[in-house]
Amino acid sequence: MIEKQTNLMLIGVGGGGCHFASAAVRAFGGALPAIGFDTDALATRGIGNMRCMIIGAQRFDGHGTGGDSVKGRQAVRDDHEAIRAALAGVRLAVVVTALGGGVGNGATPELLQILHDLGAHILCFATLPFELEGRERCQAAERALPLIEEGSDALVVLPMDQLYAAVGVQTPLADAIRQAEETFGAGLTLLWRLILTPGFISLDPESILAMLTDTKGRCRFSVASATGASRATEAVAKLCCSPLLGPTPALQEAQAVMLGILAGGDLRLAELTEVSQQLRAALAPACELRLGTVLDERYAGHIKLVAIFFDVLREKGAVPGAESEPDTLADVLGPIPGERRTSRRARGKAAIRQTGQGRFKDVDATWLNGEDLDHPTYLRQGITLDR
Ligand SMILES: Nc1nc2c(ncn2[C@@H]2O[C@H](COP(=O)(O)OP(=O)(O)OP(=O)(O)O)[C@@H](O)[C@H]2O)c(=O)[nH]1
Ligand SMILES: [Mg+2]
Repeated sequence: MIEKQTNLMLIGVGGGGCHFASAAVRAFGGALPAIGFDTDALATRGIGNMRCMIIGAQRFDGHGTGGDSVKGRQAVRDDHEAIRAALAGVRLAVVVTALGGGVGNGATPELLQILHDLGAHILCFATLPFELEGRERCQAAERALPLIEEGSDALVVLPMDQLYAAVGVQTPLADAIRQAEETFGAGLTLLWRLILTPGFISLDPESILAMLTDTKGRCRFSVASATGASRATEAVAKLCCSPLLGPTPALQEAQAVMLGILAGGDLRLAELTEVSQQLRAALAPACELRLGTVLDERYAGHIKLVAIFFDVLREKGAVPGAESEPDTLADVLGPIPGERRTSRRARGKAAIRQTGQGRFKDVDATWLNGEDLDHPTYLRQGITLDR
């Protein structure tokens, strides 16, 4: 099978993210360009099928962050140049991060910034912790999410509970994470084959890049597979109500959909038409549907579908990344000691900062209860002064 040459890279972040990426590499079964980033050497030691770069090793000595997102951010800052070098040349980055821990929550936004600076388009998959992991971990993940959304062209959020539901709730808990990894890895693999393999109706990296440029914010991801005489109908039905789409899969809200159809040489034109018509019927009339097919004998007898539902499109003429200015990483995740922290509202008062007041030259900031006391109170509280 000829594969197209692209500058795609699969990137795993944190222990969970690296394991998800590794599962995708395993499911792909071939050379898939992938790299993982974690502070914890032990957590990634079992991953033998992709490169895992231990970040922040000088400071954290190859240990985890113990859930501290400031340490996760700091690790990326410490190894900024090496990470940049490892990611140079990437045009389309598929980032997988498992939120809840310090590396996923803290390092991911910093890594997205590096990818953005390198000019890469970013499709990010972020899992949220199982509810049973506790409220604190879930809330930490929720806090990191807007930063990750802002840093990505498109973001798919997958609560671990939904991945588990897609695996089958009868699965023993001990196997749940591994199976969730396999399910997700297999789905990602379909996406990868779709991009890399020349197809009858092609969905190449260029059209995916174009779609990522047109969209913004969160999107949804679904996969399905069926065999037998009515496999086309069955596969679409499964795709549209997959637990990956959440409890209420409101497909009418999608403004654009990218659908990959992967099958063997036995795929009939009538089946292709059926898949497309059935999915169309579930979508709003104005929704743009982009199709790609891959015929691969590995899938003989099956129809496999992989879809990304984009719910928000950029307004025509809008400049990507110029919609809004988010709070800084330091505002949301906490500052790295000595780091300057300016809230969005305070940054909006740039004219006041330019008077030279604020932080003192060559003196570290003074922190009390998370507040930089070197900034006047009215700046810290975002109070507008009438001048
Ligand atoms: N896929 C996968 N997910 C996991 C695994 N262990 C934990 N998770 C999920 O990933 C989330 C983040 O945990 P970790 O990946 O261990 O955290 P981290 O980002 O490495 O950060 P720290 O371990 O706190 O330094 C957890 O809340 C779980 O939901 C695993 O072995 N595989
Ligand atoms: Mg870890």
